[in-house]
Amino acid sequence: MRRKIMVSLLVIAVTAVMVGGASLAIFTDSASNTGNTFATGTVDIALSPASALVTHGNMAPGDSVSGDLTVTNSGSLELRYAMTTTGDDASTLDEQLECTIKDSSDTVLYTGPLSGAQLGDRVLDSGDSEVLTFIVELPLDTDNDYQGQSCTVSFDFAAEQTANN
Ligand SMILES: [Ca+2]
Repeated sequence: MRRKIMVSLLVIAVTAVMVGGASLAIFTDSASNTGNTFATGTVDIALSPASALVTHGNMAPGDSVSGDLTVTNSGSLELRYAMTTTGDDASTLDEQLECTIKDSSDTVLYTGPLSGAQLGDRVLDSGDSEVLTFIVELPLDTDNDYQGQSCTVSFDFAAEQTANN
């Protein structure tokens, strides 16, 4: 008899909890932070003129030719660039020609054989540009072995981001 009462009380208690749980109501709210978007920047270097910066079709010892090259950061990120020269494997004239590269304040950045012309790291902000002057000269002491020769070289610019680098 006593056990039966205990069971009955337990059933009543469980039922009460279930009924209570089902009817529980609390105030709630939520909020969202939207519009979290991400975009990547660009590294973009541009040269003007794009080709034939310095050319001469009929050089004599002592002759020189110069050209101004505008280097522009057309990307959205600050960049660092370097320049190397691809020489002409089929000619030795590019080793004989002398090249001088100056910045806009007339500071000499390189002087030496055209075939090995190069520039160290130079930084350009997004949208900025600088003018480099290239001067190529056939030295006065150039001997007869170089008569009637030609060569073609290219100035190769490589750029990279400065951020985190
Ligand atoms: Ca060569």
